Formats: sequence, structure tokens, C-alpha cells
Amino acid sequence: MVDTNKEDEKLVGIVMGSTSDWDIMKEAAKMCKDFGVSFEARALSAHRTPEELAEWMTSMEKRGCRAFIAGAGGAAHLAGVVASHTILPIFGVPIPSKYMKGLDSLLATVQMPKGIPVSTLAIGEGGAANAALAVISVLALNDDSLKDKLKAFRVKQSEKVRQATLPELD
Ligand code: RP5
Repeated sequence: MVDTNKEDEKLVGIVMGSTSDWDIMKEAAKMCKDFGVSFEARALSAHRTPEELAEWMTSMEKRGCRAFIAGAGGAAHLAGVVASHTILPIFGVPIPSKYMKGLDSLLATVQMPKGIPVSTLAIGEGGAANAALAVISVLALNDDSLKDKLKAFRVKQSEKVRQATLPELD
């Protein structure tokens, strides 16, 4: 395990190919915040800023990062490139794209060749939120308070469904 100063510690790295992805990727950031999990979010591109991406990942690992969430649109190779730089778990979020509504992003993110895995979530906000929940599940393996928070989250979610009522017919 990396020995980090607790104040400096960032358990989760959230990276996206462009600031235009933030509307989707902020759902991952919000989920980390809600669970009290430290994170750092950056817009860094696999093809426009490859050196900065690698440098940021190195600095994240020095600060105790345990997993990365990577979101990109179109020819979405960002998550795969992130995975190539580390043995930490990588969660990929396909960003909805203008012409193909994110189907291109999904295929580019999910179809990694054998040997470098990217665990790919659903296209869009739900995928971003679930990527954070997946990371939190991994972190909860060694953190009982996080485990309790995850259980409470599920209970609350179930209760919301039970309480929901269908609208009256016109
Ligand atoms: C990808 O291209 C980004 O992840 C983004 O989803 C898409 C468009 O980027 P911008 O043109 O908005 O910067 O690299």
C-alpha cells in the first residue's frame, strides 16, 4: 500500500476526455462525495494531452488512488489508455455522442483486447453514478463503515420504490 498523508489522499481518480463530459461525469463525483470518498476529477485527453494524463495518473497513485473512473465520447479509447498505465481497477463510462448517441463510445470502451481490462458501465449519467458505486463496493471490501453506508443506500433506494405511487388515470 502507498504511504500517503491523509489530507493529500485521493482514493478515486475521475478522468474525462473533455470538459464537455463533465455534465455526465459529475454524477460519479457526486456519488463519491455523498459516500465521503476522496476523489480528484480532471479533464485530460488520451490523444490531446497524453503526457499530462500519464503524469496525473502517477501523481494520483502516489496519493493513494485505488481505482480510476474514465469517461469519454466517440472513439472512446481513454479508459483503455488509462488501464494501460496502471494495474489498478479501471471503470469506463461511455459518454453520449452527437451522432451515435454513445453507441460508438460504448463499443470503443468495452471492446478491450484480452490482457488489459476495462470494466464498462452503461452509457451516460447512470453509468457514471454506477462506476462510482462499483468503486465504492471495491473499497468497502476493506472498510466496514463504507460497507454500512452502501447497505443504507440500498435500503433507502428500496424504500423509495415501495413508497412510489402510480398516477391516477385521467
Ligand atoms: C472526446 O470527444 C471527449 O471525451 C468528448 O466526449 C468528445 C468531444 O470533445 P469536445 O470536442 O467537446 O472537447 O475526446
